[in-house]
Amino acid sequence: TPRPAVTAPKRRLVVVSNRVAVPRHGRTGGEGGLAVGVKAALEESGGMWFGWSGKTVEHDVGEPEAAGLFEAGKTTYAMVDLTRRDYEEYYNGFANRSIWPLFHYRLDLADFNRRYLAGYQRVNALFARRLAPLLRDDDLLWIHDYHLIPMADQLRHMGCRQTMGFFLHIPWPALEVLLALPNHRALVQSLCAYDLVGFQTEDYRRAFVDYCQRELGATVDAEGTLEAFGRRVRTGTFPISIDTQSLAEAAEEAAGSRQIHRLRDSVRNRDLIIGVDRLDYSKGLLVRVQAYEHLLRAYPANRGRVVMLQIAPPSRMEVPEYMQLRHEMEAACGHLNGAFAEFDWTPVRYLNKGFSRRMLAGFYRTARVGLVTPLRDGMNLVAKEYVASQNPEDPGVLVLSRFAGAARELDGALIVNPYDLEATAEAMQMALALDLEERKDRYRTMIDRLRSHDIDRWREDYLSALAA
Ligand code: GDG
Repeated sequence: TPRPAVTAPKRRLVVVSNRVAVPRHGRTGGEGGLAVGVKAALEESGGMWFGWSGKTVEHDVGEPEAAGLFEAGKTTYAMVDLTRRDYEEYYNGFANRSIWPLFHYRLDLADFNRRYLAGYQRVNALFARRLAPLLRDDDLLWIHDYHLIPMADQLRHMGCRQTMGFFLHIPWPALEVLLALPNHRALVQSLCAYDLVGFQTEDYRRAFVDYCQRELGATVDAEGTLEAFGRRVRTGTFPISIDTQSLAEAAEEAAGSRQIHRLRDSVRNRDLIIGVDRLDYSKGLLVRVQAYEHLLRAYPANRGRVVMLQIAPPSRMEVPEYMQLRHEMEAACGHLNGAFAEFDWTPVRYLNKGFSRRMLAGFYRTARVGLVTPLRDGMNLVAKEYVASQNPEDPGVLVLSRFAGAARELDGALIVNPYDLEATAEAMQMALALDLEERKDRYRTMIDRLRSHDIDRWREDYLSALAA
């Protein structure tokens, strides 16, 4: 006889991230997958989303007294303003000039200015002070990404005993790389204040465990639970995903739109190759343009026959390395067009701006090849979005860097080493030549994976591991 279902009341979920995706009046659908996934979870059991408001205030105004609160549905949004200086040092500084380059293997771009570290610790402490009074005893805390690694440790010092989980959206670097961070030990020690630390891939999780064993003398059991600093910390792998179903619908709908008709008219009988990336040096934009140039040189039949559309909305423009990349990309695309363009054909269309999610889905569906060539990437959702947007009857081909977390799941892609320009050009050539049957086969294996492992599955997997 089946036992009566005893469902424990769901614990309140508290999500903490650098930015909070506040619902805007009368607007839906403009948000990324993470925001959609997190909101669904918050609405399900009631919850709170805490983070930076996106506003900066002058330093002499002093610290805001408390987080600003407002309610929408079952969710409370709690936000803190930052002073201009905190924002500079914590966000532009330690997060985006120390951790981001280092964790993406760009030691040459990392800046370990101690002021940045001090600002990082100050803002994490401020967030903890503002969050602690809002917490209830049986809350489940889910803290996101490299901006907020020390949050749990700060909260524990204030006496908070709630279950706390962390999820890292970016890669965890190999031991030898991490050792270049001046405060690496303290940073990892603060991660041990969590109950669960989640990674995008098994490789990143293993790199973290490796560091803990070799540098901290931690022990680890077969389930991936660490013992370090007198605490037990579970580790796990939770590859993030997308809202597969809704993206497929958006792509199909967009395909009939006036704008996508205009795109198809402009491309005419040529093959479209698409790239969509924040303008970030981790995304391999420059090697992509170079590989495309190799394609045009090594396979000259492609001249006049293919068009590359690169969408690259500016990102982190206050960080000098990003401004530098912007100049380099302008030079690279200008050079390519200068060298190859004809009076009736331009090889690359380089767009320094963003588009709606729906338009992007339509672009993906129009493109015969999706080019995703990061030099290092936690997951890369564009790769997944490209696949989800395809027409099942006539799907395009994904060319994907082995250094994106997504390469572990999307084995129907043509996997490339983006540093190898000639091999990348060969893969592009192969992608352009694949016949319909093979394109369908490759698409099917990938779309099956994305249907069974979508954003809801990711969140459920993470939260059930956290609550266990
Ligand atoms: C970090 C990790 C990890 C891009 N341009 C436009 C636009 N986008 C959207 C894409 C995609 C998202 O932004 C970018 O996500 P990615 O995963 O590709 O990369 P990051 O921003 O670096 O994200 C990454 C991710 O966190 C999640 O854990 O996968 O590895 O680095 O959804 O579609 N969206 C719109 N217009 C644009 O022009 N609407």
